[in-house]
Amino acid sequence: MRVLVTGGAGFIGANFVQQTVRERPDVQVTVLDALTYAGNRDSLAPVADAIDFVHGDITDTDLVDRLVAASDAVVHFAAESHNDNSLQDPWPFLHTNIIGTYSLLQAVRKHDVRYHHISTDEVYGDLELDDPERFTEATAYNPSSPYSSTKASSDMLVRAWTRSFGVRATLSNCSNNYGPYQHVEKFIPRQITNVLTGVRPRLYGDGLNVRDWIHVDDHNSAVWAVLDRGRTGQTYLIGADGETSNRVVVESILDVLGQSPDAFDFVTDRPGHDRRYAIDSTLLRTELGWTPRYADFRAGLEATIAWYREHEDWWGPQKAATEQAYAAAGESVTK
Ligand code: NAD
Ligand code: TDX
Repeated sequence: MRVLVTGGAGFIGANFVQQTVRERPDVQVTVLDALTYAGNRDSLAPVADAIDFVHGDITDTDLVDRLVAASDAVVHFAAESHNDNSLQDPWPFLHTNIIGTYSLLQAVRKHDVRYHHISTDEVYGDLELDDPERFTEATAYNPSSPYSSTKASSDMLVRAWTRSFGVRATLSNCSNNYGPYQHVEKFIPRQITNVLTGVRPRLYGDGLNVRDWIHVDDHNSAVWAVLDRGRTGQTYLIGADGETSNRVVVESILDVLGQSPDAFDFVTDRPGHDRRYAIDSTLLRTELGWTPRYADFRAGLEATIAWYREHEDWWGPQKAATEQAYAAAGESVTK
C-alpha cells in the first residue's frame, strides 16, 4: 500500500510516519510537507531511509496531482495548526487549511484515491465546565477562532466532495494531542521547556480551561483503525477521556520537574478562548474496536517530559523566537 502523508514533518504527522514504518512494513510512505516554521525534517530522521520525502506545498495542484496519482491512499495532516497564530494573521490558515484541502480533494477525486481527513474537536466550539454533554459525531459545528473555522470549512469540503463526487473519504476529529516532537509554541511543550530553561510556566486567563488530552500515538492508532475499517463518508471522534484543566497540567509538570506547584504566572487571556473540549469516542470504540494505550495521562506526561529533557537539540533552536513572538503579540503577566 502506497500512502501519501501530508504534513508528515509536523508533530502528529511525524509520529504517524514513525509509527507506520515501525508497525506496518507493507506500507510505503511518501511525505509531502512545505517545511513551514512548524515542519522539521529532524522529526523524520529515525525513518529517513525508509520513506520518500517531497518538499512542496499542498496548494501546488500539479505536484499534488502527480503524487496522488502514484498513491493508494492519502492521509491529510498538513495544516496551520496554532490558534494564537490565527489571531495574529488568519490568511495562511485560509490558504493551507481550505485551499490546500480543496487541492487534495480534486486530485483524489480525479484519480479515485482513498482519502482520510485529519480534523479537530475545535470545529464544535466549546462546552461549559459543568455541561454534562460531550461532543459526538452529531454535534453541530460552531467554531470560535480563525483556525477552527478554517478546519470546519475543510471538513465541509470533504463531506461535499464525498456526497457530490463519490470521493472515498473518512474524517476524524481528535482532541488535544501531546507527546514527542510537538512545537514549543503549544501549551504542554511550552511549559515543560520553560521550566527546563528556568522560566515560570504561563497560564492564560484563570487557568481553568479544560482540554481532553490524548497521547499522539493513540491518535495515530485510531487513524489506522479508521483507514483499515472505517466507513466511507463517516466521521469518527477520537478521544481518550483525558479531561484536565490547564492549571492541573501545569501543576503536574512542576511536580514532575521538582518545582513548587505554585511556581507559575497567569498571563493575558487568549481572545475568544474556548472554555472546555470533551470527546465521546463511543462510535470509534464500539464500531472499530479501538482503545487507547495511554489510559493514564500522568504517565504519558512523564514520558513526554523525559523526551523534552533528552532532546534539547530538537527544540532548543526554536525556543527563543517562539517566546519573542508571544511577547510581541502582547502577552504579559497579570498576577
Ligand atoms: P503542526 O503545526 O505540528 O504540523 C503541520 C505540518 O504541516 C508542518 O510540518 C508544516 O510544515 C506542514 N504544512 C503547513 N502548511 C503546509 C502546506 N501548505 N503544504 C504542505 N505542508 C504544510 O500540526 P499538528 O499539531 O501535527 O497537527 C496536524 C493535524 O492534526 C492538523 O490538521 C491539525 O488541525 C490536526 N489536529 C491537531 C491536534 C493537536 O492537538 N495538535 C488535535 C486535533 C487535530
Ligand atoms: O502558554 C500557554 N498557556 C495557556 O494557558 C499556551 C500556549 C496555551 N494555554 C492554554 C490555551 C488552551 O486552553 O492551554 C490550552 C491549550 O492550548 P494550545 O496548546 O494552544 O492548544 P488549543 O488551542 O487547545 O488547540 C490544540 O488542540 C486542538 C491544537 O493546537 C490544535 O491544532 C488542535 O486542533
